[in-house]
Amino acid sequence: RLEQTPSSRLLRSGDFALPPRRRDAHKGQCGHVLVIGGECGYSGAARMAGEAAARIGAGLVSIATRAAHAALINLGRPELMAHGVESTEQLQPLLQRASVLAVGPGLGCSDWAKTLFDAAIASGKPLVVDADALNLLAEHPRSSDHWLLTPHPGEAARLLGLSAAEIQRDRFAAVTALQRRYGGIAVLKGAGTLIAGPAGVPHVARWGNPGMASGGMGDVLTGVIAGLLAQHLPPFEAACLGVRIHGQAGDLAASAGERGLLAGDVIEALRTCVNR
Ligand code: NPW
Ligand code: AMP
Ligand code: MG
Repeated sequence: RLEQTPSSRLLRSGDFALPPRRRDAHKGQCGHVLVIGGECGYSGAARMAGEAAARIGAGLVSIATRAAHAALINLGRPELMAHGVESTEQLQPLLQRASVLAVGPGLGCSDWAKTLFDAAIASGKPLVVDADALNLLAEHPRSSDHWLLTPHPGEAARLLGLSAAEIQRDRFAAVTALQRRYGGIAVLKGAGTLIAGPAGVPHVARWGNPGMASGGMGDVLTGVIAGLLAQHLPPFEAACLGVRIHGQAGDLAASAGERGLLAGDVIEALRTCVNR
């Protein structure tokens, strides 16, 4: 199918780029990502999204997660600022300090998750919506220009009230419908990820490999796109560049073999790919 895609739709490696970092740059100019997620049992998803945001060059990265997880994340990756958050009152100061939000990795669908998701939307900050936050959105659909949605076909199916097989049958129609119904930017993941904005035809990315069919890969993409937004790329460019670098990092990491590829291996490869 990729070979038959019109070249006007294929995302090229030179399409979008981050400008070189100024010699006098400081972390306050490079954006502050706040990841919101990490229900009990899923702290890894929030941590991987945070690590990916840091590895793509965000100046500061905070994580709002279950109280039980904060110290563990801080210990494992001290560059991340992980905070135990059990109420919206505890979330508010973190929301105020952040420039970009990444909501959903390992968030779950409990009342805690719903409260944090609603507060994130109400903040008016630009946000990447992924994983369980997409499932919450599917329960109460609404539209916004502030967000980028990054569903895999299962999540896209819930958002559109279809089956995953129906999504896969016409991925162009699905990504266009997602963008029209929910606004913002829609990224339909999977082999040949599609990116749709409010104008123009959806872009197709040709990077990535089947080794990336393993847990946590999507959480990494969420952090990558949020980190690029934080560095002031416009949303459609951040989505396209993020998908490209994530796929290229997956391909670089898979040079040692596709089977057994871990999301952590892709995080390690991000720095090489973002600085190419
Ligand atoms: P099936 O099985 O093929 O019928 P879910 P999740 C479908 C966190 N994680 N093509 C698939 O359908 C995430 O952040 C935490 C077609 C299946 O039904 C989330 O918060 C980790 N279908 C949470 O877990 C590492 C596809 O979707 C369903 C498809 C749940 O996220 C793992 C599975 O999706 C994980 O990231 C495709 N390409 N891809 C951690 N270490 O903390 C998926 N489907 O039910 O939304 O579950 O994606 O695992
Ligand atoms: P998730 O299902 O949310 O963990 O996201 C999986 C990530 O890995 C997405 O960015 C997918 O596009 C990518 N991915 C998974 N399987 C493949 C594949 N076979 N080819 C290319 N990319 C893939
Ligand atoms: Mg996912």
